Amino acid sequence: MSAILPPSEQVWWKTPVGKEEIVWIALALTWCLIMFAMMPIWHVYGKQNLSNEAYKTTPVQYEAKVKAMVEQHTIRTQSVGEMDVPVVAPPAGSDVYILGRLWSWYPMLEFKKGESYRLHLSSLDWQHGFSLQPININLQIVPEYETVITITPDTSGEFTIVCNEYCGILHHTMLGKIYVTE
Ligand SMILES: [Cu+2]
Repeated sequence: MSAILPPSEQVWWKTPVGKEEIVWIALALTWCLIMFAMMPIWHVYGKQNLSNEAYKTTPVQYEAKVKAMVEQHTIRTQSVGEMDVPVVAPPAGSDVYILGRLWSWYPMLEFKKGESYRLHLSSLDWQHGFSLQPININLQIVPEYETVITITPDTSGEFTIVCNEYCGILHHTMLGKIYVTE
C-alpha cells in the first residue's frame, strides 16, 4: 500500500496499530511532556524569562507617562550623536518608564543597587526587542501594550539595552542605557 493510493482496507481505523508505531507515539508524547514541563521549570530557575504583566495603552498615553517621569527626575543629560538624552533617576520602588521607537530607547535610567523598581516598557511605533546586556533579560515590546517587570539590580555598573527585533534600516543603532549605582 502506498500513501497516494486509497487504502485497500476501507475501514483502516479498525486495523490494530503496529507495535513500533505505538513505541514512537509513546516516545513523542513523553518528549512533548518533558518540553512542556521545561517551560515552568525554566521560568523559575532560568533567571531570564521574567514574570511580566501587560496592560493596554496607547502611544499617546504612554509617551505622556514617560514625559512626566523625565520632567520630574532627570539628573543629567548624556549626548548620543547629536542628541542629548536625559538620564533619569526615579525614587526607589516607583514606576519607571522606557519607551522604544525608531531608533532609540528613551530615556536612560539610573537605579540604586538592591532597590526594586517597576519597569514599564512599550513602543511608540512597532515591535522592538528589549535585550538587557550583559545579563540577557529579553522582552518583546509591542505598541498598544505596556509590559511591566519588577527589577531589582544586584550588581552596579552600566547596562546596555539592545534592540533584538529587526526594526528597520538603523535597527543596529537602537541602543539604550541603564546605570546602577551603589
Ligand atoms: Cu528596534
